[in-house]
Amino acid sequence: MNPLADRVITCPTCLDTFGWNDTELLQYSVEEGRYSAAVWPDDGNPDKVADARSRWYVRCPNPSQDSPNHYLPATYVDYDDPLVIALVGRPLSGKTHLVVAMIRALLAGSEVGTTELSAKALDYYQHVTFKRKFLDTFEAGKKLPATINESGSHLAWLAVESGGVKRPIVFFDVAGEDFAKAGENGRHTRFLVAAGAVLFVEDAPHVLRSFAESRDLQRDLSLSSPFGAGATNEFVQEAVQRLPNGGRHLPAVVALTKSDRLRYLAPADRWLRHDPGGRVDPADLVAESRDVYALLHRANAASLTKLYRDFRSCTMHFVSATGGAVGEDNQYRSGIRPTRVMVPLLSLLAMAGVIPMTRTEGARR
Ligand SMILES: Nc1nc2c(ncn2[C@@H]2O[C@H](COP(=O)(O)OP(=O)(O)O)[C@@H](O)[C@H]2O)c(=O)[nH]1
Ligand SMILES: [Mg+2]
Ligand SMILES: [Zn+2]
Repeated sequence: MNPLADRVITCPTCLDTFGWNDTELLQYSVEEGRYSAAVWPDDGNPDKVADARSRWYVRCPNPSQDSPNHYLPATYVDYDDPLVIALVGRPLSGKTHLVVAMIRALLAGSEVGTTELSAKALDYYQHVTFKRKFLDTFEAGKKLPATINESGSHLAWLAVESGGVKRPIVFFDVAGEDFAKAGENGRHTRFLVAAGAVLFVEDAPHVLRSFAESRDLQRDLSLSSPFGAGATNEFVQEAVQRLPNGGRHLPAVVALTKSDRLRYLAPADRWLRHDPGGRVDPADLVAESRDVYALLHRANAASLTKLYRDFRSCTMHFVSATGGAVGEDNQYRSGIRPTRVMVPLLSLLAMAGVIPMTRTEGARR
């Protein structure tokens, strides 16, 4: 009797739900670029089998037959269904750089309060590709490749472990343009339906621009209330509309990225000067959210301030993925200096129940 036979899982790629069946284990050949029947270690040594299994796959049966062939790691069934973190933001807002900086920090491990937080890649070959394409490029201080949409496939799949709790998390990062394109049967953005947490990304330069415009407009037109170009963010609005029930029940964070551009602007400067690493103080979460909210409000970034009011659990943060702008040669001149990238991620993981809530209990409920 296979004890896993009754396990029903939801595939994070096609979102179909089905009974787990690993009678046809597959292995991937990098040279041939395809999957073939797994070859068991000759002697059946359990350690060797376990090691080999960490690189085996099962083809998703995709009962609805609506997706091209895709595969799940054989170890998928060892864990609960993953927490799907959806990245939402306008094109070029810095989503890819931010999520790569977050994954890099997660893999490096950190301490949250008194517990260790560690993560490891769940999909072996996918991680090899991810490391080469993103992590190594980032480490070398080079600009990351633009997101090429692969039918809403996940960017990275990690098992996060903290204080005896193990939970897989999947980051989905699609090209922001896809939110505005409602057509195409929504395949690129259907991961929103499976989202368990949302990471909204807005970029500081955009907000600053609207801020400046709104102040000029105020002066020119003698308006009593701010009015600027930042009023709407159609990418955010479109995504929220596609979340079941408008996503209100989901934990959400707003990451105001590229905040290195705000380093001379109070109160952002104060937050940016100290990166708490893995430590997240509940009082700080509230105070920082208040400061980001105030800035967004002054810039009339209404789509974003609305998130804070509408989502039951939401915190807002100043972050920088790179620490500075990229040069014309696509290099970050003094290397990359991610700042505060773990703060929104830890807040999100705590609100989603992946890590203990104790350290972040101040998040708005
Ligand atoms: N100054 C600054 N620039 C950034 C930061 N993160 C990303 N960028 C730049 O923003 C551009 C778009 O980044 P990308 O991550 O590809 O955006 P995406 O389209 O939302 O995934 C690139 O030119 C990056 O160099 C940051 O933290 N600070
Ligand atoms: Mg991208
Ligand atoms: Zn599937």
